[in-house]
Amino acid sequence: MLRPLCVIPALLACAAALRAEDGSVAWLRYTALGETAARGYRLAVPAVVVAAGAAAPIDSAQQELIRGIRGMLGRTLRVEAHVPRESAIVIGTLDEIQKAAPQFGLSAKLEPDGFWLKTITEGGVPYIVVTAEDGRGVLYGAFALLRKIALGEAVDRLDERQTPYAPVRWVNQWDNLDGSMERGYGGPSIFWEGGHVRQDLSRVSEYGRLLASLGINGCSINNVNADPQLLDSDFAAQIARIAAAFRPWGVQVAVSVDFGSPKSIGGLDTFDPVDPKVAAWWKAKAEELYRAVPDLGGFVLKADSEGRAGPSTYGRTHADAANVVARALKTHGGLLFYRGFVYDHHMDWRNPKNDRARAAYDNFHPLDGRFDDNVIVQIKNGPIDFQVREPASPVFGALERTNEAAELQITQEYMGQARFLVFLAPMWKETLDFDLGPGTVKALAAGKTFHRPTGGFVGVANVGLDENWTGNHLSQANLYGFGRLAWNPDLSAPRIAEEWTRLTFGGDPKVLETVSVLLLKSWRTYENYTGPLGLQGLTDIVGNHYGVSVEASERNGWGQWHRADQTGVGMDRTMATGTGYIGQYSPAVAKVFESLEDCPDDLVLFMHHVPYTYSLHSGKTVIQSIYDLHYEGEQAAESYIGDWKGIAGRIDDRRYREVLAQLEYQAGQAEVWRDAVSNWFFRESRIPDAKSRVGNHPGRVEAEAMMLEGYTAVDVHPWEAASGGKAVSCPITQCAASTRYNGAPGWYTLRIQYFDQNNGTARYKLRVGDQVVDEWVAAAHVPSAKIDGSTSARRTVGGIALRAGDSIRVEGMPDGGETAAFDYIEILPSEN
Ligand code: GCV
Repeated sequence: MLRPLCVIPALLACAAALRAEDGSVAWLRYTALGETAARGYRLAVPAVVVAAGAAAPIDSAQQELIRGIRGMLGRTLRVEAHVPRESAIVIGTLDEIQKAAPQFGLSAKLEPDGFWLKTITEGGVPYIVVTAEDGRGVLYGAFALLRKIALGEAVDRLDERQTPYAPVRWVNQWDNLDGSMERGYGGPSIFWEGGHVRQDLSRVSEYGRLLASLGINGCSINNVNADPQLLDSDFAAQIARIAAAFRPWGVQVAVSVDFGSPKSIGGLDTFDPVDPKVAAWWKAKAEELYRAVPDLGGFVLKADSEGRAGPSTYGRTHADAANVVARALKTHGGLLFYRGFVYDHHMDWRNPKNDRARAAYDNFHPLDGRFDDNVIVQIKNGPIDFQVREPASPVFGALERTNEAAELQITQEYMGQARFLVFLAPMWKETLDFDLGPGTVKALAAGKTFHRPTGGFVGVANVGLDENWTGNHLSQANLYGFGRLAWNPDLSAPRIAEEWTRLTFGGDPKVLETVSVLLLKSWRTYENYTGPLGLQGLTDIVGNHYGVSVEASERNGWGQWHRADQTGVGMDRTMATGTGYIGQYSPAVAKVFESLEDCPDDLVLFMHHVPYTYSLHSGKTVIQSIYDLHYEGEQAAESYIGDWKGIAGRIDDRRYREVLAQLEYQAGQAEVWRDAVSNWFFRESRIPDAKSRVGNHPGRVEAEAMMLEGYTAVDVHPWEAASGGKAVSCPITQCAASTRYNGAPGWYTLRIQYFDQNNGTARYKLRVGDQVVDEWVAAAHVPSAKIDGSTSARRTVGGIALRAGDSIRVEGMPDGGETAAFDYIEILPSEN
């Protein structure tokens, strides 16, 4: 049960106006509170707002307070220039308020970006003061005050100081200059189109507002796989336009740069970091950019990684590379984020000692202390690449004399992309709270453990032009969760889930409970039906990172191996017999991971290679756990649908319907994953499921076993992505497949597992006897044009009366390259 945040929850519940919402205002909805709650706040919140100082973020803070109070309380704050003798909200930096209202006698030592919300009674009149060391802090304080009202918290006797946990709270966008986005699922770029900055940057300032509401203070605006063109001189003015859109919200712009730029666009014959010409080039380039954007945050650099140019070309180190760029930024106060994601993607998979997980530590640990003070090594949460579960990267604990930032991925690259509900705050919490020996990851990243000058948290955000920013409503929770944790990583995941739900969907207790619980169990559910026990994502590693493909990670140089064979599964990363990766941890942590007995089940196959019959802490064998967890995960995903239906009518219809469709799709995909992974491990291990579910599907009729008119049976690759390894595909303009029902009469649900490729819009009809009982189009845009695990989708048709002898017929009409393929139908008794 979640602890209520709200002092007056029931009063808020009645507030939600159930009008259709498109999600564009995200968690900043400011919907009208219920009348009783609003009445309480109208007494507590003054009628006047006074801004001491008019610098940009303070002006935004004032406008935001007016907007929020008007939305929630139906009152428009009156703007006054001076502190009146009546109750007022007074906002400004401490300095400015001390000048404007010396009678308040305010004094405090506040940290940069921190704020103080304080009720002051002067001459019998209460004032709400929102103050900070700097304008950005005032803006954050204003958002915090509004959040309190939206969450139903008391605001009548305020005395609350908040200090951000870390100075760096940034997002990276992987946007390309042509407007596309690497691993973005929320539409085209809000920054770029056709090779230049977009004319209309209104979404950029709206994004700045969302970021500011969470305390995020920096955003890099182009892909870390950087286009060198961005450093062409004519881009400086374009970057300045983006910076201007963000500036009112206190968000500093940064850019990703390509290390080869001095040569590729700079006219030099080298990009060797120790060459003085190269140093001079970076210096001149930085000067040019800072002339256009004086408050530029700095650069992000991905070098010697996945084919990017880097110092290895000249036999130089990452420190040489980072420092030459950082020195160019230094005089301007800029930071250089040097990505720790460096590994060899051409590793020999036959060598059992090779291990991609070792790479970041092996590359950066020897260089500790050799990076300049304005360099931050940006380290992914785990040692591989944003997999569904990874141990905390040992690099965090290994750099005592180097600034760090923890890189977390908000965009759901390996987490179902924008199609699945996977709330990542619980996963991030596990990493951030993990004690590596010298300290927790959060303390290490923030620079607290080793007293570094800077450090913090970077989220790969990838919002796009979609109305709802993230491609679906629920993924917004990940942006919210990242921001809240970057501000305060001590917040709990349940707290964040409940806050987000309340702000996004309103305070109806049933909505709160349902949505928060769905969010909180979603990571575990996804892990269970994709890659549990530390297997990582068993997905198309070399392609779209989306659909199931158990062997895609094997026998190639990318190093995401799970090494499953006929006798066992898992990467042996032990010091004793394996790759030695575990030795990168402090002794206390290494001891736990090294011992098969002590290693947590969740990571056992990440750390050890074990026989399928090995018995886990759960008491089950590895193989039975793989089966059971996949079935548990699929059932949990299926149950989301009923849970969501339970809040029908309690939130607006549009978002209700859109999320329902998403959860129905996810349930179908969960079944694909369940069957694919279970069947694959059954074939490999030859050990049957003790519960006889694997390979045994009552009510399922394979398409290739139906009577086919025009349809032809095709092999599916990988075989596990389709039931029986086969589907039927229509090579002509129209095909049909039918079967005769022979069971008991009654009400049934029919499920058709079909393939929705992205290279056409095929149409389907389902007939029972002569009657068309359903028709649909396959119009989704999943990232595949093939008949495979990514495109496998489910159509569910409930409430069908069947009698023995009825014909069930699927008709397919291909379009473009999409062949109206399908895998099977399932005939399941309808629940009453
Ligand atoms: C921006 C993974 C992703 C790439 C990404 C890379 C990185 O490999 O699949 O799309 O490139 O990480 O973080 O640099």
